Amino acid sequence: MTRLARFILGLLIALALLTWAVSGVVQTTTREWFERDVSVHAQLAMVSATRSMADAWYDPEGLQKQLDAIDRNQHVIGVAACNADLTTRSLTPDLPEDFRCQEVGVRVRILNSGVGGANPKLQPWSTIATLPTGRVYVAAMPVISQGQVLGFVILAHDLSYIERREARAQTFLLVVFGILAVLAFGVPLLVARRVRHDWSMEVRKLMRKGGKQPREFQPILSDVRELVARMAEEREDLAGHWTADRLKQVLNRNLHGEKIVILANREPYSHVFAEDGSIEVQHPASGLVTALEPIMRACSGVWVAHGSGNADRETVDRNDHVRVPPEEESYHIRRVWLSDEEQQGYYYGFSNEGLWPLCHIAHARPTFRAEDWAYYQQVNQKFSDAVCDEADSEDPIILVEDYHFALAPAMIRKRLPAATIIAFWHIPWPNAERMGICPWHNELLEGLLGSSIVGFHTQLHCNNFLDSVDRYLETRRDREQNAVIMHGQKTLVRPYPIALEWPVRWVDSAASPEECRARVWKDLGLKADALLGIGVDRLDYTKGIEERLLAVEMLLERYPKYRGRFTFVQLAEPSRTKIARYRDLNEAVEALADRINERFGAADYRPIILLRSHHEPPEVFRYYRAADLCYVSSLHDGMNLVAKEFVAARADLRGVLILSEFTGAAQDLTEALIVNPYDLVRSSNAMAVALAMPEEEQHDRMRSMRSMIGRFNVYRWAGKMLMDAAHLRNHERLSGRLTEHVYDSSNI
Ligand code: ADQ
Repeated sequence: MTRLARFILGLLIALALLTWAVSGVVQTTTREWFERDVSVHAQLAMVSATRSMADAWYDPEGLQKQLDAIDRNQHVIGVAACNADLTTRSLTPDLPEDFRCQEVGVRVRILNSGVGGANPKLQPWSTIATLPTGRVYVAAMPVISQGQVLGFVILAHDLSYIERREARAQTFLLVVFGILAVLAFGVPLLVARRVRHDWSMEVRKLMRKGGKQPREFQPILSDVRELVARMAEEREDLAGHWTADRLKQVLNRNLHGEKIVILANREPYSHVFAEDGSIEVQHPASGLVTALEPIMRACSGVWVAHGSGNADRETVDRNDHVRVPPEEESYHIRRVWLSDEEQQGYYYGFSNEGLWPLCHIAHARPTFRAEDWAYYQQVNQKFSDAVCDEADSEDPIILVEDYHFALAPAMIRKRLPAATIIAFWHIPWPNAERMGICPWHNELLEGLLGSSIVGFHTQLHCNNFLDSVDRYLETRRDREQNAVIMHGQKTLVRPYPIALEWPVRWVDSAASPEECRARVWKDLGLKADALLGIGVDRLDYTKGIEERLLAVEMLLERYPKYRGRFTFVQLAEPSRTKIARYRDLNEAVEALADRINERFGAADYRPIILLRSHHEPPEVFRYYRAADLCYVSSLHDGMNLVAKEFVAARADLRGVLILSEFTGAAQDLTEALIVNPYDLVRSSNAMAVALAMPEEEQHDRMRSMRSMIGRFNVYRWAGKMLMDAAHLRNHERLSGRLTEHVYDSSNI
């Protein structure tokens, strides 16, 4: 039932009750008036009748005539003249039997001791009785002549006409009340509806018109926009389970199925030549790809990326497009080619020797070279042009991913002023002071402020970004919305903690944990009673791999019972090996593993197993499912999806996650054993606690973390971000920035 229908029903019930109460009071009052009227009239009539009757008392014919004359009154039912001894002297035929001389005389004892005496004490008498025919007023009055009581007269008066009058009065009352109610409630209601209709038409007109709105409407319009945004958000309600389908629906509803363009340096699928010369598809080890690829499969569109596979050129069409994923082909990759110099300057140089160490507190000194900066600008322009070429409207939705493309948002905005650009920074944003180390910090900030939204994993990184903007640029801050306004362009700054698809497809297709364990035990040559820890990373100094291995050493040192039994396997994909710091790390990790193996190893036992190669996701998940613990020891990490993957893989609720407090994931996965990876004693304690943890506790912790990553999955992450973008687009349409033909007022 609608709210209006409920209101009207309530109104009618209230009216009915009111009418019922009023008509009850009116009925009692009017009945009393009428009956009193009738009795007064009857008694007056009888007083005059008894006088003339006394004269005709002994003349039967004359007496009958008088009775008939009285009976002719339309309200008189009957009349009788009775002797003092209660016998009938004369009567009219319709007088009811219950009110004839005997019955009335006896019931009222009208004749008392004074009858026939000289001092009659007879009093007039009356009553109201209910007969089957209706109510009747009956009165009796003595007939006295010269002081002698001759007898008495009975008069029966019909009162049923009073009831008829009452019914008529009640109907009249109801009609009057009905009309009043309609006038009192209906008219204002109609007027209010009309006013609301006119007002909302006016607002819609204003919204459609775009451009400058009259000043008096501006406060209202801004309230309306906020309300629309809030209502849309409530309607989409982020609660409940998010799936690929739900994300698709949200996109269709809010963004009218517009194509999404993703710009990321890394491509989700690369083609490489195998040893036999055939072409293989590879899934790169990248958190960004892990998170965004399911979004692209759900939403379709185009992913613009660097074509980095050595067989990439062989697999594209003449527009440099390749349809992926291999069996589904739901979206396509647009490959952009980079020269060696470009890759060296933009990727290895500025991005990974400059920005990466700048943004991570991991004790690597950032290096900024002017020539790298020049390549960074050039490549950002190249990718921005490719994005604009791929856009199929003037206002596409463009997701710009990560620190490789800080300049791209402003470059794209220049060519497509109406685009909705969401820049997501997958790594931490340093504090303002540290940001100042980069000689081109202003340009980076200005580039990012070309976006409609800039997203980070945590609120802390948002705050750092806003502080940097405040410190280095002339902008206006909208503190209520957490937005920055620069040259009239508003950029929202929001935390969107990234997540995994749910369910994770590699888990769905994985073997049972027992089978995985058996296979891994066999591959690693472990003893039956062995205990296994796992680490999965790109070989990057921010991931704290050295600290992790040192913590394993400390565990074996402090808990001798685990020597010969506990093995830690590190899946380490070599990464950015053209950079000296990464090559050093590679060697340092290898040397450390060797040292620990020498110290605690035996002929049939290696405490550290280092697998330095690329592993496809099914293999990574096999290891997750086989392990007793997973240690994520990042020194600084935007989020860290390995931690979430380990939890996702453990449908059997077994295994313990040890997680560095310096990851964004530590804010989501609070049931992990949270450690400071620099604190080797505590970290090794955590491993000992994990290895001895009762199964029930493992289940409780896993269950809670799994429920969290199931609910807050990557579809919700993208949904929230795209819904924010949709609200923003609406807002921009309302303020006339976008073209009218795409305007849809259904959200109002
Ligand atoms: P990354 O630094 O790449 O991501 P992370 O989030 O840990 O880090 O994701 C790594 C991904 O690569 C995982 O899916 C993992 O399975 C895979 N992987 C790692 N090592 C592998 C190996 N040896 N073989 C195969 N696969 C491997 C950046 C930020 C993170 C942020 C993500 C997403 O640094 O903080 O979580 O983006 O925003």
